[in-house]
Amino acid sequence: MAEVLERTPDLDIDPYDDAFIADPYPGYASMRSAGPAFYMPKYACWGMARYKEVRPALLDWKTYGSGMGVGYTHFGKEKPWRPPSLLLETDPPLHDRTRRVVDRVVFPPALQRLREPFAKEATAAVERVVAQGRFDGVKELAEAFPLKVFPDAVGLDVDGRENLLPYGDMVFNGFGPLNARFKASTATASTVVPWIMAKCSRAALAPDGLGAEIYKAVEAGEATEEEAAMLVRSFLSAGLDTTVAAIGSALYLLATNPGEWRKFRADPSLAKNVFEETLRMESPIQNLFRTTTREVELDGLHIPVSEKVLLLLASANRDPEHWQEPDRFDITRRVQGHVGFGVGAHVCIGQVIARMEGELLLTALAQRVASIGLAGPPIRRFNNAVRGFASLPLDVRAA
Ligand code: OVV
Repeated sequence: MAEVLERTPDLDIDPYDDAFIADPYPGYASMRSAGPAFYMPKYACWGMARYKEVRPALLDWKTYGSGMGVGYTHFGKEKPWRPPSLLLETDPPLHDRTRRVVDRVVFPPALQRLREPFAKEATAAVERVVAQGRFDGVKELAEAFPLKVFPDAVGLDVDGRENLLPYGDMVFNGFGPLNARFKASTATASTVVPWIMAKCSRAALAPDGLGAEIYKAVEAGEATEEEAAMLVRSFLSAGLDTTVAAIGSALYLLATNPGEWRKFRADPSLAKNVFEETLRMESPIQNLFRTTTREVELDGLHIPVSEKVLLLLASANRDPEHWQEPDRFDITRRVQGHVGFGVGAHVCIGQVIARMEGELLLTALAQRVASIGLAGPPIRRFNNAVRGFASLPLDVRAA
């Protein structure tokens, strides 16, 4: 006799609503209580919010595919808003071929040469804000630092870098439904998108940068010129908003947890762990989708083939079934296993660069700042996938 499958619970919840984004954690708790998976009638898609299901789903790329897009838009049914990424929105074997090209460029020993320029800039950025005392942590640290070191590392010239964050805003809003928030962010697309595409070309890239390294794969016969440009586009799409959000959240968490700040001040070598704990607490990419490639049975629940499933990374990272006191910012926590960078075939390819930025900026902060606190109310940035701040008024006192 055929097994009787339970109906997957419907959840009347909108993860793209302003109120949800302002404070998503109660919503994540409801999603986790709904069961191993739930169905969102408003979007006619599914969701998983528990660590126990999110991590295995990320690892099972054969069942939870990326080739139909990792946003709400199903590429088999609707035209993507931009040509799909050759890394993010692909499955093996294409994914493995393009991933190999980029993996070689971000091979950790190859990135060590970035440490010194990154450290120098981290120190300069922190010294600038220490001299001011009161400043916007988003504009003057969380944005200023990555916006200098990362485009330098890729090999972009300095003109037009103000296009990078607006492009990232479109890309990450594009992970969600193409709602009013997405549409508003594409208001500047007619200038921003062509600028980005122009910067992906071989001619636009400094010969000693990561972008030029990608083009070496063309000479080696491992990628076409067009593919190389698209892989550089991945750097420019994913490399800024994420680190900007992470650094902003780290500053917020340190400014609002004075006990943890004191611990950090006493031992700046905790910088790496402060950054990881931030990725767990305030995951820069809160969610992304997969698409089922077959009918799935999950603890008696059933998800049909070719359905969009929202994987709530940020919720898995705060699941009390997996973490002790998940809502507590604990800079000495053993935080390995968080899924802030994802896991599996698509695990963040820029994680070594992101971690280097986080570690170096936070180290400079712990070494040069005696106290840090909010100087006014933080203003949330509203994006369909990225959690960060639009503004973070801070007060610091020099060490
Ligand atoms: C992880 C990520 C985010 C946004 C864009 C891309 C990747 C890309 O490959 O374009």
